[in-house]
Amino acid sequence: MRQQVCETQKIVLLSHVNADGDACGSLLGCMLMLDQAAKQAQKIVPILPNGLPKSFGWLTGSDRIVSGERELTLCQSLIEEADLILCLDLNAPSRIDFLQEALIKSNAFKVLVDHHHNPASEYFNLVFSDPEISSTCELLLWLSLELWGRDYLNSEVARCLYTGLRTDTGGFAFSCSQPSCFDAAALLVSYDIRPAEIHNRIVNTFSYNRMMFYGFALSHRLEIYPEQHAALFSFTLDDQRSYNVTSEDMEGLVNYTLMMEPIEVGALVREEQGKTKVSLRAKGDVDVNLLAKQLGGGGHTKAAGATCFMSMDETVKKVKALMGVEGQEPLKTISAS
Ligand SMILES: [Mn+2]
Repeated sequence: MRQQVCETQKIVLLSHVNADGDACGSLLGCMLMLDQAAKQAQKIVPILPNGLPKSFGWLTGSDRIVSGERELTLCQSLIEEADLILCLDLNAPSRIDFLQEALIKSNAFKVLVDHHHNPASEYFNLVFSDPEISSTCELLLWLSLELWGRDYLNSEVARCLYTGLRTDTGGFAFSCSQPSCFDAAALLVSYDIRPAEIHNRIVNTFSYNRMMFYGFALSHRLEIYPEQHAALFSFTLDDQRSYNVTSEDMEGLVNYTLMMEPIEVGALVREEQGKTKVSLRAKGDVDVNLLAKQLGGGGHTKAAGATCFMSMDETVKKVKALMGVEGQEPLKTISAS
């Protein structure tokens, strides 16, 4: 792979739709290292199918990310004409949505660096995949040490990689049972990054609207099923419009379900134009990756999701059936409406 990086002219980096901290961190961390590794006049372009979420705009190099939604033709041709494509934090071409055909068609040498289950290895020439590892950022760190030693690690790269490590483990709360996760954190912190500053940029970022929406969600849109140890949020487009919140604003809300001690599986169902999005979370023994698969999605054991091309009501019904609460009465709360 070292050779591939040095000998190719056009390198494209790709990560998944609705990029999270691990997607953005690995994409930009990788780009910043390749910038230094690139010897000749190489072109390195990071692409995200629907662009960079505003909340990660503070990462170095974020202004270089090309959005597939905004510049579709450009992205398709960049992908088709690339010599080397690195796919980060995604296990299958479908995770880049409308750009997948371009990726499949491209004759580039394709490398996958990822930690999701079931990598679609047949689409790639080289696969680095480990579902046991905390994050793609961690895997990328170990891979870069193998390739280049510490030559291209610096504080900007470390900030990107730490961001993915931090977000994919919920602040070192889950997916971090391998000691290597903390070895990676220790190494990255040695590059003079400030974990508290990164924490603030990731966590303490609510708008007032978002906070008000959380209040509404908890009071009026949360169904709790104590006997089944399950809870579910659901939001129509109108709910989202009336509080002027985006999908990004709802990121993390699903985790509130698990904050109730007896709840072991939580879901958030959100209506979008022409489709419905489902986020699933679990603690204990429940494997939500298996549930998500039945909805045509996937992810991790404790965090997974799916996009359903069904009405909101149908999706809610299906999710409830998967959680074993279909037809059950939710807990009566004080001001439910
Ligand atoms: Mn990840």
